[in-house]
Amino acid sequence: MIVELRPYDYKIYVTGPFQSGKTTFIHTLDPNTVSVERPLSEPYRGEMGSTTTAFDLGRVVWAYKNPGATGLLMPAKEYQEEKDQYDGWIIHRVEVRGAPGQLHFRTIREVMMVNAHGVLMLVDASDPGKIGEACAILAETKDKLGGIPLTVLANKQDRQDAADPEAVAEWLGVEKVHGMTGKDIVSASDVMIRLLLEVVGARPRSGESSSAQDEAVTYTAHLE
Ligand SMILES: Nc1nc2c(ncn2[C@@H]2O[C@H](COP(=O)(O)OP(=O)(O)OP(=O)(O)O)[C@@H](O)[C@H]2O)c(=O)[nH]1
Ligand SMILES: [Mg+2]
Repeated sequence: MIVELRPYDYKIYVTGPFQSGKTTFIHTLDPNTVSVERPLSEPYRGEMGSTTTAFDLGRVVWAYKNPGATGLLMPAKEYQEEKDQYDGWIIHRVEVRGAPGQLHFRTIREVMMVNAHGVLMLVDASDPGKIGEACAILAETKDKLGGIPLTVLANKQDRQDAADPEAVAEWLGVEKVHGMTGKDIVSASDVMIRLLLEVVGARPRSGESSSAQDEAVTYTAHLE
């Protein structure tokens, strides 16, 4: 019998405009993230960084003792090395999939978002010039992924010139925006765990069938 396996229980899609901090955020959560990018051809807002041309692929593990608890988020490699410490904990393998922010990469974004269980949409709170693009990306994401949990983030809150989440919510015309500093592990983990709690709450409870859930259980069973 051929059993189709996938290496995660949940997939979180990370989107947002050019240079909003997606790649940085995913590397904060998982230093072993694989990223396909190229150097910027000219500085953007004084920074000569790089830009994603295909995807970021990070893997983290969310571990908790009791349902509803916030628990811990750690890079998958770290979990693998310290697995014995988590005997009896509830473990979820999470794929964190980042997309390119440049608008012309829409087709790649559409491929990267397939099978996502939740979405994080990052906006650089210090870059109001990108709000038009943020609105376009938010609209395309809701169009394809409407119905799954989506959190909008006012990123780069460590910057003095960052607008607060309420102002970013107004710019975008959305009800709720959370603040984040994607460079900071505490802030990045907090945001991811909040979304995962929502994702798990949105999933069918045991007894109600879901092919995705069944697949996840099958995979876990094979690992142990
Ligand atoms: N101050 C501050 N800068 C950040 C933060 N996160 C990212 N940056 C900076 O923002 C710039 C863009 O970061 P990336 O992570 O490459 O942004 P991206 O959204 O992946 O960009 P694209 O792939 O081009 O869409 C870099 O210069 C980062 O150092 C943050 O939390 N705080
Ligand atoms: Mg990137």
